[in-house]
Amino acid sequence: MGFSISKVVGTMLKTRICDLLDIEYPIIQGGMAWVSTAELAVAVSNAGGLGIIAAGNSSADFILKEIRKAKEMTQKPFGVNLMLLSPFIEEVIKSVLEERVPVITTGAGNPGKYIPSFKEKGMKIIPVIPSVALARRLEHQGVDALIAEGTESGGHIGELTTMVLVPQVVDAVDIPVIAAGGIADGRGLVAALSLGAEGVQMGTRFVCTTECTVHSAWKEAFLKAKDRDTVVTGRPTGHPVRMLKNRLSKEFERLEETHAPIEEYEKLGAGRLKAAAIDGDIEFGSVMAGQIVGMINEILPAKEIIERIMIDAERVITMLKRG
Ligand code: TUI
Repeated sequence: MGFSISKVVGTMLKTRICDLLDIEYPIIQGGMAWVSTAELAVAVSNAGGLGIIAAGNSSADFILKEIRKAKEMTQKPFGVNLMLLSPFIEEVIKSVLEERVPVITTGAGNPGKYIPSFKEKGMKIIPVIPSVALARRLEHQGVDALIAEGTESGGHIGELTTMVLVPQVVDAVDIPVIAAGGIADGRGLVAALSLGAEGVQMGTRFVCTTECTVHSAWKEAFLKAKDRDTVVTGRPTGHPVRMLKNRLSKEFERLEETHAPIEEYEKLGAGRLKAAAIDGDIEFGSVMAGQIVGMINEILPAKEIIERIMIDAERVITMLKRG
């Protein structure tokens, strides 16, 4: 009989999210376009969290292959993140419905009109939201839980911080809330639970895992990054994106300074995320990263990250109780 962490740790931190998603620990891996592939999602799900495959701007064919790969590699539940601005969103939704993926998360928009089709198939739907108003609306439309994502996150972000957004969303709805943005360790998990969240979603922390297939130059850039090394680009477009500071982010800053037309942002950004994630172009690629990146100092298996977080969280709670 092997050593099992669940016998030692975790029982204290069971929440409605664990029951809802049929997972052991209330930890969800963020859907990061070109980064959250089947390999990473399976590693997180097999470790007792919920792994997520990111659809990003990819075609339905690409996502189908990833879903089928994940199904071959794990018996555990996993999810697909839908990026609602994708030009392929309708065909990708058709595929996830056909495959009956257990959990759907959404980002970069309001998934309202798609909710009934997911519910009909018994799939769980958990949108990422940046505001209380959207949280309320989606609860009424029957979503299963919400991910309240603070502006500390990487990629496309809202305005409010995690500290401010999470308790207000928790007070506004009755369904479980998952906190995201600025969380990478056990202290962050306990902080999120203190705010009333019942789980956490982490993206940046899971980039530096042995199973993540992103280019090694991206992982190395994360290991080197310090606390102030991210910047928000593209605010005038209405779709602000947090990324590591580099030559590309400087070019975006120049567009803002010169009040360039929106098409210039689109031209500059086209293909830059793939260039960073696949080709390792971290100088002129879009290396999306959360503010927590300064805390990432090693590449570890996903299982080890999850176990350390659970052990640390319980230690923090015990310490707080002792005073
Ligand atoms: O979606 C993300 N993060 C992302 S998406 C992405 S790809 C992209 N690249 C460039 C521009 C835009 C997208 C990279 N990172 N996180 C979840 C998230 N969702 N953050 C913010 C939102 C959000 C924003 C507005 C969710 C709903 C929303 O609703 C507006 C409405 O229609 O009510």
